[in-house]
Amino acid sequence: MKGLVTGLSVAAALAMTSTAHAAVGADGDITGDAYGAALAVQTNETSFGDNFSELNAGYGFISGGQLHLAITGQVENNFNKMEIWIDAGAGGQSVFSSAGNDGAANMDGLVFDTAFTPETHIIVRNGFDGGLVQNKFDLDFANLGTGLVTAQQSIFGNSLTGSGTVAPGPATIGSIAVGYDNSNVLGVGGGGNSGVPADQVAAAAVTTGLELIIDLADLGWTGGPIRVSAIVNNGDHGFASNQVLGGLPIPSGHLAGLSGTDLSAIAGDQFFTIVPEPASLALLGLGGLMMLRRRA
Ligand SMILES: [Ca+2]
Ligand SMILES: [Ca+2]
Ligand SMILES: [Ca+2]
Ligand SMILES: [Ca+2]
Repeated sequence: MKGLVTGLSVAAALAMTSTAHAAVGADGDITGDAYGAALAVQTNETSFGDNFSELNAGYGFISGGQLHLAITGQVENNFNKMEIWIDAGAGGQSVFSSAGNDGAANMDGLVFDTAFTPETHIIVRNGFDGGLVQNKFDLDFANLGTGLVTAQQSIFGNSLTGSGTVAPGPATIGSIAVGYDNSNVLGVGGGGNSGVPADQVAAAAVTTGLELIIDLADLGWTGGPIRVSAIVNNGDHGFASNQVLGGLPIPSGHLAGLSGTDLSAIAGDQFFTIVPEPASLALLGLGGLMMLRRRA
């Protein structure tokens, strides 16, 4: 590490540091952000439609008191759901029991991996709303401990994609930054329900999808790693695809009803883990560079 840093000019190191720690807007694209390598890459081609509902890879980092989370790919604009659970500390659920919002109770009874005990459930959905006569993109944030829900509809106005925020609500104190870009046309293919092995190089190459920035305080973070699980489900939360991160074993078709699913009995972790940046690396941003200057 020392050799790497001293080998760089201070200007170059400063530029790298400001990139890594700058406030990153949630624009639905990981390009230029500090995510680094994928933390989970899709294993199966999608059973729900190529470039309609696919989860290519999961990314995340913790900075400035916030979780930055990105899931590349998309969820079909027919109000299919992207289900996201976040385990940010001790306690939480081993078996899902919903806050009752958006019909999520159809998944009650879902058994999580043993090492995964979420406190938070997020639902993302988008489509054309006939009542409002407009496109919309919605997000629900449920605190599974209190049963409170912060929900925001039409986050991007009359658009399926864009950047916006979920205003603070019953389950949150801070606002949640949201970006969604559904322009991906590559990534995994559409192998259907037979469970075709995904091209993981192609999956890891996708840069667009859902991006969220959430205050750690709203996740009940207790200082350790944050674990995230994501699944594409149908419109009433009653019939899930094979698009799960971390991925399902190959070959896997639809998970179907999540209320009868036991992820702990399915091989591998159906979650991925975001490890906080060591304090020594964060300090390098200022203190370390000042030391370098003095040495020079
Ligand atoms: Ca971004
Ligand atoms: Ca937990
Ligand atoms: Ca694709
Ligand atoms: Ca498992």
